[in-house]
Amino acid sequence: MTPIITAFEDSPDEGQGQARDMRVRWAFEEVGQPYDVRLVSFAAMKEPAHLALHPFGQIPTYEEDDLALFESGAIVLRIADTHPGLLPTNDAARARAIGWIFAALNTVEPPIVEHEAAEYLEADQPWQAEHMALVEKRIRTRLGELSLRLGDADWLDGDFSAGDLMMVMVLRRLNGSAILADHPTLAAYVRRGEARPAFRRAFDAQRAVFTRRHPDAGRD
Ligand code: GTB
Repeated sequence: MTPIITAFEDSPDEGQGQARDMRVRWAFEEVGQPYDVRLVSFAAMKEPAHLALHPFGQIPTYEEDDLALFESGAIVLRIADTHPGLLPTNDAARARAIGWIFAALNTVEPPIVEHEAAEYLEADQPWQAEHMALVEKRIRTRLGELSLRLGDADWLDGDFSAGDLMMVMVLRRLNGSAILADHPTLAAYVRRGEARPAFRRAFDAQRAVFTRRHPDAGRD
């Protein structure tokens, strides 16, 4: 069967490709696997039918024959594992690429998410600025380290892999911020990922969901 994923019916990012279905869409596009999307509302995500697929009531989910998965990392890994193109064939290189998926999700993304949460959810707290400054420092440390590792290479370990896909997706959460701009090597790495035709197709597909729902958005 054609795999089916879930995505926001009305994403709060307004089509900027920041919701986590974008990672999965990009992976499908890289390997040339067609997919279907079931759009869900915030309310539907908390109903039993969706909770049976995703215990935390979130997107994305993935269904393929009798397999159901949640967690964008697990889904991208499944796609990369079952199609050529996103993981090296050499066993050690493949293990290292998978390691970069985990690095993106477990080491780089958490402080970025914490920074966003602090910005949006702690606005009425007197300690917000102090907290955000501390978390920003942690992000900057990680980006400095990552930047050193990437050096002048195009990708983290040889050819583009699912590890780069995930790392670019995590870093682009910082698009438009000085934190990323202050690390030009990483900013260029993100732009390189975003320039891939598969990224563009995935971006346009998720963007179309927003523009269909908000046809007048962006017009004067
Ligand atoms: N660890 C999970 C994974 O990687 O799949 C996290 C999944 C997750 O956080 N899903 C979010 C969700 O369903 C959407 S992507 N939230 C609804 C809920 O928890 O009730 C997170 C997200 C949302 C919005 C923006 N944005 O507007 O920029 C960016 C990212």
